Amino acid sequence: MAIVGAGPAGLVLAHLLGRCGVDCVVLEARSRDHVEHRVRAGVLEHPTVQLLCDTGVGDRLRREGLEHGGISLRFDRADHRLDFVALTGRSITVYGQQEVVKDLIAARLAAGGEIHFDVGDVRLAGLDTDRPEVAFTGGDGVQRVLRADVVAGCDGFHGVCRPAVPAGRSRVFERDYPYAWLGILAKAAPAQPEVTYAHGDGGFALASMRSPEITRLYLQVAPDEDLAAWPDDRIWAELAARLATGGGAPLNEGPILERGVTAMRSFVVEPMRHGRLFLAGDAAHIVPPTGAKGMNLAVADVAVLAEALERFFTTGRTDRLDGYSDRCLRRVWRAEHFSWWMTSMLHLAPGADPFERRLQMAQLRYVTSSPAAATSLAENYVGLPYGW
Ligand code: RFL
Ligand code: PHB
Repeated sequence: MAIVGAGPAGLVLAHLLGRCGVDCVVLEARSRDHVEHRVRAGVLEHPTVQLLCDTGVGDRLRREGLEHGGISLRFDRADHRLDFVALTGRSITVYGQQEVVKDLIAARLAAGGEIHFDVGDVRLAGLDTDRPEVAFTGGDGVQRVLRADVVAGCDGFHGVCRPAVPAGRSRVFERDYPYAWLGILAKAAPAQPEVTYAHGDGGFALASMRSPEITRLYLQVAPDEDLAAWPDDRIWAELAARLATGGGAPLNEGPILERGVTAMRSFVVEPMRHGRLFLAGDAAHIVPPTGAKGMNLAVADVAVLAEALERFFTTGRTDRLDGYSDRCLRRVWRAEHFSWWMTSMLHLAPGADPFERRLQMAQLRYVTSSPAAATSLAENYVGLPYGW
C-alpha cells in the first residue's frame, strides 16, 4: 500500500492499516518538523475523537483536548448558545490538527511504520493495472520506485494524485466565495469559554482557542487580502469591533505567534477513485472552514477506506473498495452543504442587499431559538455517523 501525503488522511490511514497488518509506506513532500507545526484546524467532531481514542492514539487528546458541550453564535451584540450535549448527547473537542499529526507520527514510527519525509518528484503510473507504481526522489536524493497493490492519494488539494486521473474520467464541482479568513494564533487566554461565531455589520469573526493560554481568532477579509495591510493594532481593533457584545471585554490581547490568510472554496471531485488510486481528504474535496469539517471529513474517508482495504487484503474481495467513492460522497456532500450553509449564514457578502441581510438574521434567530433547527445544526456540527 502506497500512501501519498502525511496529513491527517494519510497518517490515520497508515495507522488503521498498520493495526490490521497491511504493509504500507507513507511518502510526504515536507519535513517532519513542517507537518508537525503547520497551524490549521482545531475542532474535532465526536466520531473523530472516538476513532482516535478507540484505536490507541487518543491519550494526549483525552488529557489535553478541551471538550466543549456547545458553541455560541454571536449576533445583535449578544451570545446565543447552542447546547450540543442537550440537543444531541454529544460534544466536540478542541485540539490542534498539528497535535493530532504529532500523535499519529509518533504512534506510527513506534509501531515500526515507514514514513519518508522530504520526498520530491512523486509520480504515479499504472493506475489502471493491478500493480501501480509510485516513483519518487527520497530525502537523500536517491530515486526510488514503489510497486504497490493500491495507492491512496492523501496529498491535499495541491497534490499530484488528483491530477494523475486522466482527463475526462472525473468530474469537478466547485464554488468560490467572495471572502477569505485572516487567522491569528495569539498568546492570550481565550475571552470566551467556547468557540464563538460572530456575525455583524462589520463582517464575520471567529473566536476559538487551542489551550487555556492560546487563542485562535479569525476575521473575514477580502479574497485577495494583503497581510502586510494588517499590522497588529489593526487586527486587534477589528476583532474587538466585530466581537463586541453588550457587556464584558470581547478579547484578551497578546503577542501574535502566527498569522495567515486562507482562501474559501467548496470543491468535490467525483468519483474519488481511478483504477487502483483512491483519493481521500482534501485531495478529493474542500469545504470552507466555517463548519470545521475539513479534517474530520479526511478522517471519515480513510475510516471507510481502511475497512474496505482490510477486506480486500484479507479476502481478495473488491466490493467495499468498489463502493468506497459512493459511500464517502454521500457524507461528503452533506458536509459540503452544511459548510456552505454556515458560511452563507454568517459572512457578509460584498454588496449584500438589505433583503439578504434580513434573510441571514431570520436564519440566525431561527437556529438559535427553534429546538428543531438548533438540533439540525448541532447534529451536523458534532458529526454524523460514518455509516450515514
Ligand atoms: P493535508 O493536511 O493538506 O495533508 C496533505 C499532505 O500531503 C503532502 N503533499 C505531498 N506529499 C507527497 N508528495 C506530494 N506531491 C505532495 N503534495 C502534498 C502535504 O505536504 C501534506 O502534508 O490534507 P488531509 O490529510 O486531507 O487533511 C485535510 C485537513 O488538513 C484540512 O481539511 C483541514 O485543515 C481544514 N480545516 C479544518 N478542518 C476541520 O476539521 N476543523 C477545523 O476546525 C478546520 N479549520 C481548516 C481550518 C483549514 C484551515 N486552513 C488553513 C486551510 C482552519 C483553517 C484556517
Ligand atoms: C479553529 O479553532 O481553528 C476553528 C474553529 C472553528 C472553525 C474553524 C476553525 O469553524
